[in-house]
Amino acid sequence: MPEFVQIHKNNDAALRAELAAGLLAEPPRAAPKFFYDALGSRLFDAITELAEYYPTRTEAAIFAAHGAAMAQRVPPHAVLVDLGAGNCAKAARLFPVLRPGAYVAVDISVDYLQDAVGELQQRHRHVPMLGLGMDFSARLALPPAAADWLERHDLAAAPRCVFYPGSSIGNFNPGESLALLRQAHALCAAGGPGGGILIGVDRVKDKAVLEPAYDDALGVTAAFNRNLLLNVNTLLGSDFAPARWRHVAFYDEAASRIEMHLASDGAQTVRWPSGERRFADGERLHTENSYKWTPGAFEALLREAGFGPATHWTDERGWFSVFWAPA
Ligand code: AVJ
Repeated sequence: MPEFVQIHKNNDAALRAELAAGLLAEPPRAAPKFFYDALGSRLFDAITELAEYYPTRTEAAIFAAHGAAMAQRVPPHAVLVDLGAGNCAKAARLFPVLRPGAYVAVDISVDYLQDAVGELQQRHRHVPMLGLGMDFSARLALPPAAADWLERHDLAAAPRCVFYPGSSIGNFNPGESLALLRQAHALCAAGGPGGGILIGVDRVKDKAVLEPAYDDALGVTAAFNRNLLLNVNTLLGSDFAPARWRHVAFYDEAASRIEMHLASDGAQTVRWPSGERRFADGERLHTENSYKWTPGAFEALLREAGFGPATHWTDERGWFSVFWAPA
């Protein structure tokens, strides 16, 4: 049976304070983590099926084509630490090729992990599995409960492979990304020799490809973006009317990032129990950045974070890369 540890439940008062501070900030913002309530997670899954949204299927094709080559770098029997594991589907597909010795699925909530890790455990009965509920965006380190678990399974000295697919790193700016990768490096370096990081990164490319990926013809990404307002209403007790907000997505070439915003349709005041904010017509609420990298810049970032020389695999169009960097 897999074990599950919730490190700290996301405290509602802290989330409300964060949301209120963001709405009152100049310019106003709400963090992308607020996209992912139950409906938001489903809308994101729908996004990954859109013709315009290439990252998920491109990365899957890279894993399918180069999994064997990756397995020559990633040591067998490593402790696979899956960041933002969610439904664990990506790691599950790699199990036969990477042959991990143990699996640690990390996500903000163990509730999301329970079923998926349970099912994976059924299929790989002798691979010890741990579900870890924690927000690693603030700090990434194995908590004492996880270290104890590794110890109990005689895995304290096993190599560790941090697995961070999907270009989720793109939500962090370069400084935040460096900080997260430094902690990932420390996590790997604390295990046995041979460990490292396997990470998916979306690449800088033509605006004509990038922008439709974040502003699709069916309006699924617009619904995903607006759904954040419903989630904020639930969490904060605010009265956002989603129909009065326009989806805005564009690529900022200088910053190498997609920005997503919600633009106010007309002037309006949004109220919640402890405050309110007036939005002018067209004023924007910033909901997401999605950074794009060149292979050279990302390799340099990995080096700066303490990793050794990276290898990467890409698709024939060079749209997405999966990097392996040894600790
Ligand atoms: C989950 C952060 C990788 O940035 O492409 C998709 C989120 N936002 N469409 C991305 C997202 C709008 C996605 N990540």
